[in-house]
Amino acid sequence: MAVSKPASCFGTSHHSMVSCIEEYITNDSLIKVPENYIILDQEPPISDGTVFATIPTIDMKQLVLINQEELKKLHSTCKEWGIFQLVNHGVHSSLLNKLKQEIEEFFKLPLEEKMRYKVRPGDFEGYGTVVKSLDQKLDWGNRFYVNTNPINTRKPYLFPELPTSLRNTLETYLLELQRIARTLLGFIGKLLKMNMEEMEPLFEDGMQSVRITHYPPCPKPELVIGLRPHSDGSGITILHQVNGVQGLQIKKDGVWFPVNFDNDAFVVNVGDILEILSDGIYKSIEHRATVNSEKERISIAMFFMPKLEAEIGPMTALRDPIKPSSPSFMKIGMKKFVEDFFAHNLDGKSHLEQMRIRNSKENTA
Ligand SMILES: O=C(O)CCC(=O)C(=O)O
Repeated sequence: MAVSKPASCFGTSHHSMVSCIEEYITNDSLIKVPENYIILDQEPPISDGTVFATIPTIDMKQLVLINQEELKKLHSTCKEWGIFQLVNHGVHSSLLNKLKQEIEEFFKLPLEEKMRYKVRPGDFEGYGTVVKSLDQKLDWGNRFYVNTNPINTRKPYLFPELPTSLRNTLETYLLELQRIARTLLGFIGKLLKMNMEEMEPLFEDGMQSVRITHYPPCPKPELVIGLRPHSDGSGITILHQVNGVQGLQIKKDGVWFPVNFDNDAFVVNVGDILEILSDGIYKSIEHRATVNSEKERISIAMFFMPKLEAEIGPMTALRDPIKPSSPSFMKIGMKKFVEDFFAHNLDGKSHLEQMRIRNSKENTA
């Protein structure tokens, strides 16, 4: 990727440090991987890159037609996999092409221009990765993370200041994805036999955020990670692999698998909040993004969550009063959930694990 002369992404105080890999890349090339990007103790994937996990496919059209087989498949997939590819999602290819073009343009902007959106001290929204300590290992990616809903939570210097064309395209795309997320959550609520009067208000004008990541090629991809292992702090996440380059890996039954999926499909995954609401019946999936030595990769992940004022915990209808281990998770306000999530670096499912009830005395429900 062509990048103008490198600018320092780093602020002056410890709390304002933000990094992005592009500051190390000049004239389209980087020969040596910087030390703070090298991670030697990564768990390897099961295969040598030639074997891929085939994640289940769910057909949105069939769900909407209330095809019972498809609904059953959605239920078993969320229980056993926590991830699927969604086909016939109804988002037009012309919109996806436009989105691709706009996002590529954005990442081609000079670094100085993107730094207008730099993550500010104490915040987690904006361009770049927050560096919390000097010895922190960094991800091989340039990313932009922003809250987009509720509208009044948009920071004036972020989403509203994006190039007009990108902003308009994103706005349309995100509305479409919100529609899909709500529809899927509606089916999921019913499949789980949740009390919809309890569940639906949580997501009314729910939080929506988006992470757009550009992973440049890396001369030694096996030494770095594009995005470290994590599960999402969302209800559900919808991922689109913008330029069709693969790189997603999932941890299934303790083993890492590369995932290949159809370019026209979205990848939907169960997030930690859905695992909590379902009292562990559905499982969020741990995943990571890898990079390669030849091609840049771009992804856009849309996270859909309950509103900030909501309190989340296992839905009452799902708790089994005679099961001693039920509920499995404590209740927590969304505001605290989000603050805690962003206070730490991504680290597998550790954030969710902190919410697990270890003995009946901790049960605050
Ligand atoms: O780039 C990808 O494939 C994964 C992105 C992701 O997991 C995220 O943004 O949370």
